Amino acid sequence: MSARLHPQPVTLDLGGPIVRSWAYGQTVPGPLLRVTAGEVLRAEVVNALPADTSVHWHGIALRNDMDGVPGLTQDPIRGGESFTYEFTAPDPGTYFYHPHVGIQLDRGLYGVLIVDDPHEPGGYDAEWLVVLDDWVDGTGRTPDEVLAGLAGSGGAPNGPGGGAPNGPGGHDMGGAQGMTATSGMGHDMGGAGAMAGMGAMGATSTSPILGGAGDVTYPYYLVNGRIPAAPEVFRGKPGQRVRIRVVNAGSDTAFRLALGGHSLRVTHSDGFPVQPVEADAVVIGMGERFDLQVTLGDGVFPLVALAEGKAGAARALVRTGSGTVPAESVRPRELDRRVVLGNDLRASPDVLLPPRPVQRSHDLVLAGSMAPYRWTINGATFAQSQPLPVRQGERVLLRFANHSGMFHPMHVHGHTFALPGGGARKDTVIVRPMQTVQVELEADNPGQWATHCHNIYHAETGMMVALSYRA
Ligand SMILES: [Cu+2]
Repeated sequence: MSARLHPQPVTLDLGGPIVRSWAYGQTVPGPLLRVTAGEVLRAEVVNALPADTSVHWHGIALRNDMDGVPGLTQDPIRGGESFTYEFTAPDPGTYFYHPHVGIQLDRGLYGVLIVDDPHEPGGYDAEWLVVLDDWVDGTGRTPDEVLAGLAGSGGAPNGPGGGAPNGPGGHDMGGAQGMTATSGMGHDMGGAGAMAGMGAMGATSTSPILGGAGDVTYPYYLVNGRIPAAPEVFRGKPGQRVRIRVVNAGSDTAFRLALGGHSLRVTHSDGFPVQPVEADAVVIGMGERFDLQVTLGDGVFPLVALAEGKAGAARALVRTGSGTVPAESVRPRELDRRVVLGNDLRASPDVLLPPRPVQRSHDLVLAGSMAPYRWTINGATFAQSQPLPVRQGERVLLRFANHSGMFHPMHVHGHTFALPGGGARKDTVIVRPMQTVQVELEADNPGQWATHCHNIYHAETGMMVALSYRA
């Protein structure tokens, strides 16, 4: 399968708001790429951005030199230059692609990659894609200005972009309540006084589910590039079974998603099958994917994805018959019933990681500070870090110990890990404040593999380390 991606500056219509941003072509999300498992995907990336870029194939256990991490696996693709990615996608599932340069993901640079299973029985009548995103670009601040505001926020409440509607001086500090309260290290805390001030201004609250929110308040939350007032409408017939592939392409926002009047059968997470579970809502961290199956009712239904711990939601509509369109403010009660996280899921028996003694374990202590704005693994930013040593063929245990008050969706490149005790196979897992999550993986894909928080502001300011081994 061959494709061409054109990262470029574009003007986008979000369903009313017109914004300038960067995207893979003229739409957000970018083009849907689809291959069969075991097939070669060849994608030429023609960089028309006024910046270096790369493409990372999130979740795919691919050859290391195609992983798209400049400085680790390739040189950046300079503006005006091209690079061709060519790799085999071994495992079926729902994936996505995005740059691994700076905070470009928080622009419109993302798209879905589906790897089809030639042997899958199917069992559904239709397939819908739901790509969730938190959006700021072109609304008065670029993501780079948001980051500059966070970086300058410690001592300067009116940092860059402070004049914009959601200037970082105020609302962006919602994450301040999430900062580290442990460790005697001076840099771990911005200071209680500063935090109190931030809390008073914060527009976000702490999610009771995740124990944190994010660091950025966004003016818009999107489903498939559209704001809630101009939602995408999915059409079907009552009684049809639909597979919904949900991707959280957001940079700083977890979403809690429900479909009014329906229960959700969770069938896959991060591409891999799970023991199916009935839920009313799912919480999806940044970088996570869920495949859901629903049996459609008769009428018009809101598909709502709350920005978890923040004010606002992304929204689409499902229409299978007559009926009035629910108000934009409708909050399906399913959102507050059986809420499932990826952490709760069990692996399907056919994808269980066979039990084996652990031969190598690494602790990854997650912490950070607001002043300076800086996130670390084992006290080091990525620039300061040493690669975590591993040997080919080892069973590796990674212990993510969150010593901060912010949740971190931790993502490992090039591998699919297993959650303990038969938990789901995943590549991205939420680690809640003060929680420790252990994952195991097979070191069967040599290379330099980025391991990082998928809050892109955390990753960019340091919360990343390399897992390193050679054949
Ligand atoms: Cu993080």
